Amino acid sequence: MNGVLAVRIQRVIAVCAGVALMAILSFGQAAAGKKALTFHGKVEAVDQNANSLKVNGEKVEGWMDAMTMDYKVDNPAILKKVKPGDMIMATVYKGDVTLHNVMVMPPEKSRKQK
Ligand SMILES: [Cu+2]
Repeated sequence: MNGVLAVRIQRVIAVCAGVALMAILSFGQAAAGKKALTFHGKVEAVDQNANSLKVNGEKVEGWMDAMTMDYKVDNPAILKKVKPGDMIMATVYKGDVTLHNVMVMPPEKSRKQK
């Protein structure tokens, strides 16, 4: 084996180790941020410009106490469907206050007759 080949092999090993390390780190981050929690709340305002909803939300253990605040949404299209007064549910993740996959709940029993 000549010296050039040995250097080349060392370089390949170093690159592979680097790639493996990156993969481990990014997997660790994804796993840490991946705990999906379910959020429920009542919409109080829709802000298309800020891409956010003001929601009176129920407490989500390990994520947010019950409070009314503005939340960014992952998909701006939902802001055209959601109206103040709607009950919504969404998926949220630890360390991230964005509402993901917002869904409007059917009115069910609380439906008001007009
Ligand atoms: Cu909050």
